[in-house]
Amino acid sequence: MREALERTDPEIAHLITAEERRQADKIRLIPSENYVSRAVREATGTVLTNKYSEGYPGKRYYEGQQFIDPIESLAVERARALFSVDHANVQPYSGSPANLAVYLAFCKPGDTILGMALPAGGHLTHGWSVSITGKFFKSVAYGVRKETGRVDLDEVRSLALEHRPKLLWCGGTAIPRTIDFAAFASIAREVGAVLVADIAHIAGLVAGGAHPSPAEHADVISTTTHKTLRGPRGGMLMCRAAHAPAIDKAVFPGLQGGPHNHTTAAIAVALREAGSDGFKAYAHQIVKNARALAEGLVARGYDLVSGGTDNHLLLVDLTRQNIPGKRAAKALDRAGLVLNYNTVPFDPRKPFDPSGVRLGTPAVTSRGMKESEMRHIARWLDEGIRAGASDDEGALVRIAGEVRELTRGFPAPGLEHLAG
Ligand code: DSN
Repeated sequence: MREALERTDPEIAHLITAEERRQADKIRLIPSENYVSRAVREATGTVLTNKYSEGYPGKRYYEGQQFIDPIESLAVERARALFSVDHANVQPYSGSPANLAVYLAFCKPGDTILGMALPAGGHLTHGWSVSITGKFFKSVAYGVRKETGRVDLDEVRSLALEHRPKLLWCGGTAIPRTIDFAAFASIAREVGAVLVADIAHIAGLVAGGAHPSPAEHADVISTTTHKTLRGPRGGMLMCRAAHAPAIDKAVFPGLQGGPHNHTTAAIAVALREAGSDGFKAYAHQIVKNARALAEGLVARGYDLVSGGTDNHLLLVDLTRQNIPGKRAAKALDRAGLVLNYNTVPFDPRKPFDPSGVRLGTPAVTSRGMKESEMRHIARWLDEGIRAGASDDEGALVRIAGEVRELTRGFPAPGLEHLAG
């Protein structure tokens, strides 16, 4: 399969093979991860990585773009059609550079911006203090209501009226509920802010019709391409026609050099896949699976932030289980269930050792798992967390064996050769 790599660098080849085995054998529940199709992977491993193409189709600074231009144009056209937007830029290297380009397009250093606090479910690049976006801009943060775990839109509005931000961010990385894009748009309009919807986590749900679209409401939509959207690691910015020149100029030459053409091609492939009926079914199944998992955990006495989920993601507060999130996540990894420890809103613990775990269903749904498998997973999560709390390594080993049995029946996309 990888003869050249194995000959040239057996050490790296061996580690990649081991990672393939890990992805096949474990139940991957990190909500921002997925399995891309073999077609997407093939596109990323091509000679397109050899080419420089600063600029945009038809306006490049290097010759030899006969095939790169149509590849990028296809990606752009597919993004525009799939998300019903006027303009798409498919060059951002990932979500953080995409978001930084938005600041460059609309703000000057020191301008005020309003985003969701990281511990409440936002993203670093929405103005959090340790990020460049919190250092170079005057950042104001909104949170969630303590009683509901949901975004406090009254707080968003009053902060917006008080601080008059240039940018208003909605979306984030640990939001288990539907984002009310219309409500955010109304606040942005009232204060003259540019509304940026960061749909990195839910882009696949939006494309598949399993989450409302921000297209009519947001001035700019930012996304990664590798989460629920199931493409290669990359980013995109989409916007109204009026903002297109500013966005394009901010991405290149403002922030980046040459686009990663192998990634652009793989994004185009993923966008084509995302337009299929099968993808719509996958998007809806992600949500059904997350609900089933939530029900299974709630029935076993777990506290879910906001009480449940509307999308692909669950945020679990383990305070009642008397085990910190990090210890639980590490025990579950040994049991073959991979998720990440995470702060919960109003967390009294530190981010590197918080009270919760975050999990989601995109990757297991890509393997074809449905509600009945989610019931097994909820039971194993519970058993694994208890085993972690009581240092019962035997139970973790037993669960890992059962997990491996289940995963054999659900070949991971692109890793079918490792099933059975
Ligand atoms: N690292 C991503 C996530 O896991 O949500 C956000 O950038």
